[in-house]
Amino acid sequence: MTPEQLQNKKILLVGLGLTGVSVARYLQMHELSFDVADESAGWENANQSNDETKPVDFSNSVKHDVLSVELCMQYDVILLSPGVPRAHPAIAAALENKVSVIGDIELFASVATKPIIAVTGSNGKSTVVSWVAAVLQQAGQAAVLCGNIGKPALDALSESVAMYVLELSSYQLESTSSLKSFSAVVLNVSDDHMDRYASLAEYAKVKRTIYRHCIHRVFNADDKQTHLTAQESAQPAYGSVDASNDVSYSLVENSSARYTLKTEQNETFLCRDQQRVLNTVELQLPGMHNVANALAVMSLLDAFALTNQQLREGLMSFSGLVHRTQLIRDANGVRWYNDSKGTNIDACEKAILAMNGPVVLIAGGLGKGADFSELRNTVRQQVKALVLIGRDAQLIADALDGCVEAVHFANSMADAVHISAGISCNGDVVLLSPACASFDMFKNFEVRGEQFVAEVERLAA
Ligand code: UMA
Repeated sequence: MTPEQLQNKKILLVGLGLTGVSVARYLQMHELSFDVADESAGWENANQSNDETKPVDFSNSVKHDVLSVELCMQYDVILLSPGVPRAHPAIAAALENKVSVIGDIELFASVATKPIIAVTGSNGKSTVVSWVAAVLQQAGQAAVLCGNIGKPALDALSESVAMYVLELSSYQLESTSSLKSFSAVVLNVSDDHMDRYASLAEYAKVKRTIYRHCIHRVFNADDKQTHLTAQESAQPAYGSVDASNDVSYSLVENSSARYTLKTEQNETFLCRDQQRVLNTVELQLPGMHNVANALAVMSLLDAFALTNQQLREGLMSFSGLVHRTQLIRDANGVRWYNDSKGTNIDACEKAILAMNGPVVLIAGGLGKGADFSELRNTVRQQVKALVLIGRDAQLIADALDGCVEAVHFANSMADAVHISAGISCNGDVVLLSPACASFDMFKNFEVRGEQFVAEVERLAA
């Protein structure tokens, strides 16, 4: 929906976090008036801006701190923040009443004039978007990162941008229908946000909407849940796409995917059409999940005219993101890794498998309805002790009962680090990969990771 289409519409902006404030700023820039609703009175903090963004003036907006059916029925358009479920009774009633309920990405899609590389998935999306942007930037292209990674897409709009590298959550995709990306991928689908979706199948279906109208669809050949069903492909939004532009990747050697692996004399190479591009040992990021991420990056960039050298250099020089299996200390034979971004089971499992040595695992927090028994095999094989924190600590202990020699409970991050230091020895890895959201104990996963790093550094002092 363009600014012109929003003219003369009664607009309600719901949620005043990062997204809501960016939407308010955008509306104000286009001289569109709006009211706001936030159930925790978010506008009290909403006037904050950073160096790059203009502050927002809410003085002409009516502010509501109750999101009621009556309220939502009064508007033509609801601009919904991703964290507010469409199943919220007031939003559901508005939808029923044919009120237009869209998100910031829908607004962004209607005005962005440069190519968009869009990435979703349960895990790895922040790493992949950052990696894609890094390769492009190193090759001299003005690629800009935005979306779920923490920079609202509307704040990234600029004439000087050559392309947008957009991280999308399923929450954002739910309220987006006309995004036309240049290339897009669903990296993987595994249990996450099961408190918001009725089933994994429903969650996967939302993720796959990223492929609507996309020019170069990238598929993970190893994860069937990322593939469109016949029924979906028959829909006009997917059917309009030329399938001959599709690109796929796979960790399975000799597969028919364009981007895959080949092992020769104990060395494994990332290949394009079976031609070597890079040795896996040249990647700085640990674990096979990061090899898959690298293949996804190569696939997303398939249609860009990068030379082999540019691709190689970009892939090799990327050293990863903070809070994602980040090595923070190696002392007395114990390596400490911060994977605070490991907010679900799949991410936690991949982080454990990427570790080289027995693992003391710090996990716990808000489990979002996940089934932690899925971790039993991996924990049995590689974890020597569990140090559990947060609301669902006991739930995790029960689900992993009998898989591990020692289970400890900690009531703070300082306590967890202290316990881990006491039980780890030469050759061990201490890994913070909580498999849970952080909000019961911390503001967000970044703060959780920062506290972990600070406590580990204190050990060294
Ligand atoms: N609110 C309500 N009612 C509700 C829920 C929230 O009024 O039922 C209000 C809150 O009081 C708050 C505001 O809505 O003031 C928060 O909105 P929000 O939850 O949509 O969060 P934003 O600050 O706008 O941040 C969002 C993404 N967060 C979520 O989707 C939960 C950020 O992703 C993203 O970086 C940002 O937009 C910019 O695009 C974070 C995230 O946790 C990293 N994402 C989830 C994930 O990756 O798993 C999906």
